[in-house]
Amino acid sequence: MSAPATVAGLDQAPTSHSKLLTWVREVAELTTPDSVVWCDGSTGEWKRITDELVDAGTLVRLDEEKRPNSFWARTDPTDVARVEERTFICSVDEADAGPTNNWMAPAEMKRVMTDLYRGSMRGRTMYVIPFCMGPLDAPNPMFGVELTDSPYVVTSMRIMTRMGTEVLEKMGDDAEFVPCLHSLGAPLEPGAADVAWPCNETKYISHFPETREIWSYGSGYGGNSLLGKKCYSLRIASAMARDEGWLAEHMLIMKLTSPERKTYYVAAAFPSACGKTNLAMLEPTIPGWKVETLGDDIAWMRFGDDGRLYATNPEYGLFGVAPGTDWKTNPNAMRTLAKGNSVFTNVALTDDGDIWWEGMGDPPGHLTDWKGEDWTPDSDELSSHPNSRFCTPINQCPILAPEYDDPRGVPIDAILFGGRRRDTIPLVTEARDWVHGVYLGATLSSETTAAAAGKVGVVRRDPMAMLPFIGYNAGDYFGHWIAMGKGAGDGATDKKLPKIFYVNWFRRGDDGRFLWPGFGENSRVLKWVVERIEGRAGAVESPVGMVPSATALDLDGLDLDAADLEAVLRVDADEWKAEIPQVAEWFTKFGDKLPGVLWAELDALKARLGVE
Ligand code: SAT
Ligand code: MN
Repeated sequence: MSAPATVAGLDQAPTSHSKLLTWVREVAELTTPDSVVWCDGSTGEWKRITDELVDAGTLVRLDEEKRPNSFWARTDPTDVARVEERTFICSVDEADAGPTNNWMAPAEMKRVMTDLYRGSMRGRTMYVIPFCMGPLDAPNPMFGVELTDSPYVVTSMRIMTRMGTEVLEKMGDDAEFVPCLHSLGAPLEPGAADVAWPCNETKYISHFPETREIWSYGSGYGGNSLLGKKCYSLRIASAMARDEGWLAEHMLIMKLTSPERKTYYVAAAFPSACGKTNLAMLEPTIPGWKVETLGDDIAWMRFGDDGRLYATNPEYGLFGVAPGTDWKTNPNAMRTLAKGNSVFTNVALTDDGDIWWEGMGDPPGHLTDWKGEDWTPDSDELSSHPNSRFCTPINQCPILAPEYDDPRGVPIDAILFGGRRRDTIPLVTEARDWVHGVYLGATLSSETTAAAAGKVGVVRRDPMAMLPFIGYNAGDYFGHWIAMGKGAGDGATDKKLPKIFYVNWFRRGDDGRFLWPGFGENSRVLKWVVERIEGRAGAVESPVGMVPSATALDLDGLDLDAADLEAVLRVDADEWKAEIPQVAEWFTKFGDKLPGVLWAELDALKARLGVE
């Protein structure tokens, strides 16, 4: 079958990868774009596409002095976050999607979406984006190719991934890749005027874990459209990781150097919009400690030959929540952004061509808000959407650890799990062992945020902060975590597992105030974590795990009320008893997929709390 001669660029493919060529041709025939562009990732291409986006009104170029080579974007007001209700895991067997995912049979989903894709790129350009998650010189580079009719996606993928000619060349004629198909679902009729943010009310974010494919339709927003990120690096990669014995996790990666110049690597999982970017770039308030960043959102972890768990960051950029980011909370993010080359989405625009968002000092007298309307400090509405984002190259981060680009990754010493909870969960708890740590991760709970469409502030279980990202049955996922720890310490393998901790920066007092100052002061908790690894910090046994003893946290120079300290560290038996039925209900969902050792952990907790 040959493509219509009208699809310009289809035959100018700079590759002879026959599987890729066939797929591109098939998609072009189905979606009927006006032209096909093979992205090379060059600065010339960036310039051309950003110029086009400025002409189309999707981007506004920011002031060159203040924000070099940076842009302001506003989405359609209905297309501002991940759509979990519209996200599907299309495994062959419904049981493999499990009780936490939406499911549709792959053939059925493909039928529905093929109908939607038919002609969906009419009047637009289809871009072919070859990309690689993780370093290109990895022994087994993790390739993907995204086909999209959104030039905004092309610019964002250029920041977030290694992409373009280099990748295509490395793929050669036959490398495996994850095909990622994305369409805005907004065909343009001849002569019709375009809108600044095309999208469709109907949305599907579909994953086919067995065939390792991603099909996305109707949304231009980050997590729904930058398919290398959540869709590939978490949902599809988690299924690969299960099959191949590694972990794909929603974790930042950081390097800590102690005053004695010893280095430690920490991976930490928090739900979206709970401060991963801030923690990854933290400026310690305690003397002599240093933090360097390796990643702020995703970690892939594999055991090395020495038995340690090595993490790499598959991404190449940061896609951080903007509001609340400022010189006080995250100076390193501000320095990263000051270097330019960034796209800001759904923040406010100042009259002199800069950006502003809530939390960034005093507001100017006038702004254009994220909806494109006039805004003044007495407006009732927020100037920036709570899930507004900056997208910026990670190599602009002034505290980037050079190892971030090492395909071998870094050996993880500690894993932190954390959520946003106003009560119950102490500032920091150390798991007794790996299985107890997996229990803490599996029962992690957090108040919902604006990162996903839906109600904000509702407590839900968010296991390992992966609830929206586990690409298979979460019961099997817990089993995989348990299996990853097997053999450690019993002489059967040389595995040396990281210690696991559970943290909560968000506990509040009866008056609603945050009890712990957070941000740079979290270095005090990290210090305790390191000293626990070194075996020199004090801890006391509580029913829920080991917590710092009264004097074990370094609180030097911190103005913290004794009552607040007690309250933020407290293990309140009544609050924990109230969690038990919720955890039991949560575990029951997984039927016999739930590893028995996790039920045993719950029973042991009940016994320690004196619950029948
Ligand atoms: O939009 S993303 O899904 O990439 C950000 C997030 O929710 O973590
Ligand atoms: Mn995230």
